Parts: sequence; structure tokens; C-alpha cells
Amino acid sequence: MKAYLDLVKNVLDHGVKKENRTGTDTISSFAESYRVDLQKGFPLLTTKKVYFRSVILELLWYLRGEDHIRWLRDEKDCHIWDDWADEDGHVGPIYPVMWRRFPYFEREDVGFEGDATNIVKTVWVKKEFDQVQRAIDMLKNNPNSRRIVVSAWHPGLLDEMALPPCHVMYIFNVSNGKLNCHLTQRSGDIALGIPFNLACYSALTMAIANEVGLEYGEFAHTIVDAHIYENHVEGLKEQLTRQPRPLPTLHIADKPLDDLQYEDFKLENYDPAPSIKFEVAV
Ligand code: UFP
Repeated sequence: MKAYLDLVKNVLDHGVKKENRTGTDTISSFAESYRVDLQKGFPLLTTKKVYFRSVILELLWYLRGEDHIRWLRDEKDCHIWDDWADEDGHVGPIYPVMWRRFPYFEREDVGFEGDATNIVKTVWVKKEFDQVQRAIDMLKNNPNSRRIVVSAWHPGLLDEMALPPCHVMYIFNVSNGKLNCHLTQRSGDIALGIPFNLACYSALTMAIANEVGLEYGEFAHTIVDAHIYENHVEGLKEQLTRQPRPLPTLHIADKPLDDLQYEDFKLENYDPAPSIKFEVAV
């Protein structure tokens, strides 16, 4: 996948050295973006092995709406989120909760029967909002809308989150009967996070396109702080010497989004170069 290799090159060429909270410095470049055409194959990197099972399990976990990782960690034996969870598996109201159960308060005026003074008391009722279902409904009923946005950013709840969302917001856009998705990411680890994020949102876009009866369009990604940790530079340079191979194909079973299981995602013809070990900066 040339788009990813170009991204790596751009950050290495134009990035500046930055300190950050992890203690491992980065080479960082402001507002990098790239796009991939989902009709040309599934964008799972071929210049190193990416663990497809973890990509899909992470996506299915996001769609479950829970504030803990017990399904992912204990049932599915997938440990990509362990570093951010407490012993009980809690990670707070991050992506799954924001996507499916976005908390908000609705004002309700409660009148008092028989009250001659007609006093109305206002109460605030806690509600939850399913942003993904709303996006699906809008794609079906009003696909030309420019308001099909899912936000994971909730300023009032950042302190309760294990990690403030990196992929902050995505927007669906329909053009020529094709479903496009644009992801805005505030912070992106080019070696480790981005290959996952790219594959995860591409699979999500394809699953949603199936559900609403649209063709596959493009996935576009803007990364505001696009960075390479210093201890990842050698591995990425090695990756740049590798020739991209033909992309694999992803077939997703024709089922409602919430019924999809890992086994419903069939990856074909994935023949990547060997994996490269990168340490996670926590
Ligand atoms: N990161 C990603 N993608 C993700 C995710 C984390 O690239 O999906 F959850 C990286 C970006 C950054 C770190 O290197 O994790 C988060 O640190 P910070 O909150 O300081 O930006």
C-alpha cells in the first residue's frame, strides 16, 4: 500500500523532534492525510503482517457499547487494550460508549396536578444516544446529508476515560452511490496505531455500506499529530525497503451490523511480508 509508505516517508522527511508524555520522543508532522479506494482491495498492510483478528475484534468491541474490555480480553483472548484497563477491565466511557450510548441530559418539564399556581418543575433526565444507528438511519433515508457524523469526543467525560479518544470523529459521505468515510485523528502512532486504525475504519465502512445498500467508496484519514516514536524509526525504514504486494480481499457476511461475529469477516489472499516488532509507548 503506497499511501501508507508515503505517509511514513512524509513524517520522516518533514517531521520535527518532539517530547511527549511517554518519555520516548517522536518525530512528528502536523496534519498528514492520505486516502485509499476500498474497491481496490482491503487496505491491510502487506509490507508487514498486521493481525487481522485483532483489527476485527477491536471493531466488534467498539460496536458493543461497553465501558470495559472483558469481552475482548477474557472471552476473545485479545490483549490490545489491556495496558489501558484496570484489573476489572474498565476503560471508562471511550469509543464503545460514545458510539452506541453517548450520554446526554434532556430537559423535562414536570407539572404538578391540581396545583393552582401552575408551578412547573424542570428535571434533567439522563439519556443515551446511539450515534452509529443514527448514521445508518441517515444513510438510508437521507444519504446526501452532510451531517452524518459520529463523535467520540466528550469534553465533560475526558477525565473518566482511560485515554482521550485518538480517533476523535468520523463522517460518512455518499457520492455516486458509494459510501466514503473520513476519519479525523488527533494523535496517530504511525508504526503501531495507524495500520490498525486504517484497517478498522475501512472494515467498518464496508460493513455499513453492506447494511445500507451502497457500493464501497474511499476511506480518507487526517492525522493531526502524525508521529513516529524514535525507537520505531529503524523498523519503519526496513519496511520502506519492502515492495507492497497485492492487497487482500475482505468479504463480510450479509447480516445486520449488530449480528456480525469475527467469523463473518473472511479475509482472502493476504500474503504479507513478516511482522516487525515495535514497542508500545504507554
Ligand atoms: N494511538 C494511535 N491509535 C489509536 C490509539 C492510540 O495511534 O487508536 F488508541 C497512539 C497515538 C499516541 C498514543 O502515540 O497512542 C496516545 O497518546 P496521546 O494521548 O498522548 O496522544
